[in-house]
Amino acid sequence: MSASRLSAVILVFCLSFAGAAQAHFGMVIPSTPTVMAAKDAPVNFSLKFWHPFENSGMNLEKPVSFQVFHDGKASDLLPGLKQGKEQGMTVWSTAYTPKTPGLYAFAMEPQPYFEKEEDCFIVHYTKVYVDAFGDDEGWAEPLGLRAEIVPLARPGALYAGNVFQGRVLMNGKAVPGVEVEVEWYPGPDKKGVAPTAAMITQTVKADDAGIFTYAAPTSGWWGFAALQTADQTMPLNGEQKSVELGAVLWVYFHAMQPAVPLGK
Ligand SMILES: [Cu+2]
Repeated sequence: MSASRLSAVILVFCLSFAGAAQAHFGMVIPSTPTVMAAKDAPVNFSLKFWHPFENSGMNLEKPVSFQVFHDGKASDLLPGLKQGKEQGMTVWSTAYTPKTPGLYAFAMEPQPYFEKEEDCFIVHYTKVYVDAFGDDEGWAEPLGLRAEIVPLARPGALYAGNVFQGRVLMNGKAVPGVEVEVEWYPGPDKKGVAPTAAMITQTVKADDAGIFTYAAPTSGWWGFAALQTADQTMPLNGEQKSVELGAVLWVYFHAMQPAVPLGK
């Protein structure tokens, strides 16, 4: 084997190895986390199955459900989803206009995605909040999703550098010690720069009450994905495969603005 052939083989091996290490995230990203005035609406939503930090991804098949929860009612947003392409991958979008004050929670259940390298299905229940017209009551309450992160800090009022805590629930029960992957989404047309591969996806573990803690080092959208193997398997070509259940929450951290002189 020639040296160039050998290095090509090594490169292919490394690329596939790097691929296996990438963390997948369900993404539901609104154009704004807070609607202050009618001019902020409609809020545009981008739905993806992605590697947020690196800003590259996979195809997201049409979700099983996409709902908005407001005032104790769930409304179906699935019929309004529009299919699109980003970097050659299937993504979805829609627009939503909050009309009354309050908290709007958006939740996506994707179709199970079979990940060949991990030989398992991945299902990430993905949630994000938008608060409208100065009211965000109810952010500490679970929606009742199969897998869900419930914030312990007001999600619409966080500065970069703040500590964020969330409680991980699967089937309504706290998950002690569950592993939570954390990634920053640098925004459309940007990718993050990490000193090592391990710092693309950071990992924290929940405590005995299923509560995890993380301090975001910079502003923007941050994704938290609590991952656990489901107790049921799913069939693929006559074989039973395990299922990775993800409870994913996207939270926006605002940049702290410098103070201005009084009177301005
Ligand atoms: Cu991937």
